[in-house]
Amino acid sequence: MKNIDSFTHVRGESLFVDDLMIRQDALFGLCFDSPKAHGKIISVDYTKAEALEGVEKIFTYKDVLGENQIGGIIPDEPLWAENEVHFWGQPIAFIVAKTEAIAKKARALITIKIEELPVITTAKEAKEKGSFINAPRSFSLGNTSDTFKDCKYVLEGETFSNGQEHLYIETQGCYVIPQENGSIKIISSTQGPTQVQKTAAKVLGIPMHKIEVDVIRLGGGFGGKEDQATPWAVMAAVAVQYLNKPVKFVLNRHDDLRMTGKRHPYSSFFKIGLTKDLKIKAFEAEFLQNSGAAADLSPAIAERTLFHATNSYFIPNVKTTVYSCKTNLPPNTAFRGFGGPQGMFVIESAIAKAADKIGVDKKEIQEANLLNENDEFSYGQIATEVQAKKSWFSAKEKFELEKLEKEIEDFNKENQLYKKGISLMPITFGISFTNTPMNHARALIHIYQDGSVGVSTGAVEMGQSVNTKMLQVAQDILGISADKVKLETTNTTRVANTSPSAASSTADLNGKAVEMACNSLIERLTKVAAKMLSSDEKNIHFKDNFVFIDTKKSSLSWEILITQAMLERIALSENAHYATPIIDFDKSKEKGHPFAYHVYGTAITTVTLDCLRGNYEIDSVKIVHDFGKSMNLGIDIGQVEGALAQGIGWMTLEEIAYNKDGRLLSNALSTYKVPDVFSSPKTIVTIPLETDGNEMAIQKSKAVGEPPLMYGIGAYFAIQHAVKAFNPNYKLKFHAPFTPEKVLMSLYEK
Ligand code: LUZ
Ligand code: MOS
Repeated sequence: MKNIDSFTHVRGESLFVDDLMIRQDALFGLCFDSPKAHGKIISVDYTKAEALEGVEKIFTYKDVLGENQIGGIIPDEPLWAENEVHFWGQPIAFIVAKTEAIAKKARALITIKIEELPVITTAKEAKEKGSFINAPRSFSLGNTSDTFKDCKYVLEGETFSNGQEHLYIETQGCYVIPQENGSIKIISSTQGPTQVQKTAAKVLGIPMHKIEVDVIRLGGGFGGKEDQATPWAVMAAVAVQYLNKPVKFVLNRHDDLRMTGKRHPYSSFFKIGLTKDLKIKAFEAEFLQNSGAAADLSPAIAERTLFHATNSYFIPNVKTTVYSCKTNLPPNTAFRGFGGPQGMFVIESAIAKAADKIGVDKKEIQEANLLNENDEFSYGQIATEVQAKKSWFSAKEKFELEKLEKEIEDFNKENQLYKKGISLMPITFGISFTNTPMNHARALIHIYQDGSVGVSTGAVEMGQSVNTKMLQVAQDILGISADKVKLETTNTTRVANTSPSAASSTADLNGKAVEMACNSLIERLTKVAAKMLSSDEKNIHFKDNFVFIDTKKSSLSWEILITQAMLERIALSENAHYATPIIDFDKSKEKGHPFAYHVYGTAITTVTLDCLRGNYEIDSVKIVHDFGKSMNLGIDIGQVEGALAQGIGWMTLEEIAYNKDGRLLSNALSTYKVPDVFSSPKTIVTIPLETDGNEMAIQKSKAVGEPPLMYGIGAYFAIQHAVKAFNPNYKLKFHAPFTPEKVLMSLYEK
């Protein structure tokens, strides 16, 4: 089944926040934000701005009737700055005017005096100064210090991976409408409708039931709207509470880039110990996460870095520690992979360094240490249904690795100024929110009396096609055609207390709830049908808009059944709640079984370097991926390709730059490069690994959103391989992104 949104997407008819018809009296919001990264606010002069014709009101922290607090995990982030600012772009005030143009003019008329304080932009500096978000976390397995003594090879090193801009095509935004009796409706481009509802209620000082959040779909999220869609919606809600008129607030690209957090940059240190037969016996890592000026989701992201610090390898002795370092950057936030990619880059770097020192191929070490069934992860979970080796060896075989390597070797012998490189990148990614209490979802299903069906869930459609998957589940179980099922908007009054659409888990969690609700409906309808067909209940089947008994001798249409069910006063609506079984995690011991299951896969990446210019092309990425039993291979392969491009971008081109004053320099698409059609791999092949799937996944179809992003890490090492082929003196560095500039320097390093 193709994406149910594709028809309206290609016709430009799909609705996003900015497309909504707004009320005639609607007003427009704009944020006034800090022009310095750290300092005391001495004074702000709003008088000229306020006097401008068409400006309704300028809101500040003084207008908050509830709490001026939007922090989720840790309450350390004001909605609007009070006496201090902690990052360049921090919201200070909210201008509401008759038009966007007037609001913009008014913003330019505001003057501010700030007494500047020292600015920290890097995690290393924050650590030196003892500036942290919270206490560090450590995972450990076995005993690393004793083991290093017995290792033939012990290597230490340092890595850096930079942040990444989400670049959702639709910027952050909302449209907020007053209802009666002080209730407010918020239409928001958020991955977390409940988070918006809860935070708005807290800031406005009203109960959650007075706030309804509705989400149609997002033009991309990638984690950037898990936590950071909230402040804009809350600002507009404060204005609506006061003015009793609708307020629309959609950020322009510059404001969005400047004011929102990104993927966390990480500075990391590793120590790896191997035996003479290349077994990794011990691994230590220290991760310095650049969290930015407030916690946001940083502690949870730090945790996932630890969960994925050993990637697809079994290492019997592990000690990993992560520090969430407080700096004066915008609070960094969720981004596809959620700290996992940053962790995996470090172990891959450690292996690359070891291979270089020992004088073997990186893949020899990778292959010698792949996870086996019943191996223990450092967090205590025992790996089961492991596909690490199966995906590795089937990639080698299906893509004829030896032949590929030979071609590259020959090419490199024949060519002076062009060199090719290759890498293998295995991935293992845990599926579930690492915070166990978040792993739940609900679905509300109505069968209307004409037989058509409406499905509401907590899932937010953000281009990942989760609605298509939800429709497939409902359609399968109810045995009706796709045109009879409609996916409703995601709305907090229909499905409450939702977890954000995140952690690759949205289809699993919400899909299971849809499955449960549909099964309950079928159970009731089966009784009605059995009576109508004078048959035993267990012989009743639902398929193709018909209800029939085994023999198919006798059947009735879905519509007739529903009509009869109405007459018999059978409930045609059902609400179901799903909570992932089995999982648990004890943070006091840092041990448990946090993941429902893992997703595996292996990518082979080949690149060609232009050794005169430092440019490169990704020739091909060939992947064997563990989809389980994919319920929609078209959609799932689309997810793999998109994630891969995003991962390659993070590792190669996308370079976020702040100056030492904490001002974002890469503040437009002229200075921030994302992979386009030219820089994407020339060839991408994705082959599904043949497996039985996993019962914990929806219809045994495994989560697919985040894991394939980490195939992109392979691009870094393929480029590194090619650089080394040109310049044997190049000393391996692990400093992502590997931009053409850095490649050029590496090529001519003495
Ligand atoms: N969001 C979250 C996530 O709140 N918890 C998680 O474990 C997670 N993992 C991946 C992506 N988003
Ligand atoms: Mo996320 S990184 O919002 O799944």
